Amino acid sequence: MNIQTSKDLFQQAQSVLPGGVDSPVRAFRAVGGQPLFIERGEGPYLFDVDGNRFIDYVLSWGPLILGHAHPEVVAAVQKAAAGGTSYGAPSPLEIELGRLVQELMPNIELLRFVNSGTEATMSALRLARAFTKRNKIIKFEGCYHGHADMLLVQAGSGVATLGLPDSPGVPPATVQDTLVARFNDLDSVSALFEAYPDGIAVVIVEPVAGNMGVVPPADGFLSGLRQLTQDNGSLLIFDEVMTGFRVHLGGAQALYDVQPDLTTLGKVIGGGLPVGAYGGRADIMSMIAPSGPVYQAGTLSGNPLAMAAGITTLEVLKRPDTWQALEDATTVLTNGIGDAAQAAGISIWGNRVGTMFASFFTETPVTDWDSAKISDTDRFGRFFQGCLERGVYLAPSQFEAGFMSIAHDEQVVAATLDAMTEAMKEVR
Ligand code: KE4
Repeated sequence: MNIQTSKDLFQQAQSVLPGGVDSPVRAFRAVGGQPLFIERGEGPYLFDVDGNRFIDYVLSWGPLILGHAHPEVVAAVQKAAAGGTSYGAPSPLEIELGRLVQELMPNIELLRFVNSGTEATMSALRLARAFTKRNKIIKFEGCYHGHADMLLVQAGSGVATLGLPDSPGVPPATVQDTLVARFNDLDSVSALFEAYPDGIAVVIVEPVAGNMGVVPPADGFLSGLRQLTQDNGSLLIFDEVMTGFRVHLGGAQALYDVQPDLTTLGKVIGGGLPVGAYGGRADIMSMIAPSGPVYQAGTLSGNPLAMAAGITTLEVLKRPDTWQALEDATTVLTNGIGDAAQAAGISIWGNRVGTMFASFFTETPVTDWDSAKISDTDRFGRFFQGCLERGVYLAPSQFEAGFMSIAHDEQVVAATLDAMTEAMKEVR
């Protein structure tokens, strides 16, 4: 049998895909070595083509909160597929998933399904500009909201990981209305509102930053943004593509009790299939075609397979004790990582909110991009490789988040900590 190794496949992939991957951060450029090619996932595990098993904390960058191939999700997708993969017409499943989202995030009075987080944020910003009749947007350094042109300014995630300035191909005219403030620094936001009175349509923020590693909002930061936008006639968008159903069953807006005008979603609501969504106040959302003049469309939006996966994922997540078990497992893991670092005599700064977490190789508290970017990324790379050699698969970048799933039981977390304890010693 022609067994092809990850190495063989990565070589072949170079002649098909730019950099051999379909998303930059997957290429391991920041941590060295070559990416693993995955054959299958099961529960907390990934299995590569070389027969190795890894405990997975990337979980497809957040969506797989039930773990890989959850039986109920697989069954729901199989059932849906037996009725066809896409209708290009409304189906009851869209209402069912929409109602689930509204139940968990009551602030969302109307929503529109799209196919990615990028589509969700791009569409929400167009809508905010139309509603306010203003052009300028404020984002935050180190926050990533997908790869729409106007947002590729001092972004996080892969842009930060690869140290890219801002992407070529984005015309200056496209980003001239994109203003950048500092996360957790309300004065930097006030200054922009003073500089552009009546000019700012919207502030978009990751309520818990997850694309510079994990950085929680400082006390009062989110409520401060809410007040500043209200005082200046601007809208507030919470980009909960990552934090939605991750930091709390009702997202960051429930955890911090701050209500944005619009919310963008993705990842978990698709259960691993391509789904994004944007939604919020009905008076704003009703401007979206065909109920209003703001155009946005999508061939596969609301397709039955993705809806079925999302419905099942949220239904399972809602079950009693499920969320608490996730929180408890994350607490054991993140406490254990701190103990492993201490035992090795290494200073790390750990941030964790709900079921997402990050360990920064730095001695200083990480509260924004400036304090995140001084982390020792080389040491992180060596820690990443040490964990990989011991069967633990972390996000291949210091500026990404780790995620927990319901499949990571006590034994899996204990095995993870054993591996991390050894890997920490190696990077002393
Ligand atoms: P997608 O277009 O990748 O579905 O979503 C974009 C997006 C929007 N908003 C937030 C807060 C996000 O975190 C993301 C995507 N996250 C990255 C991981 N940090 C996706 C992984 C990747 O780009 O390969």
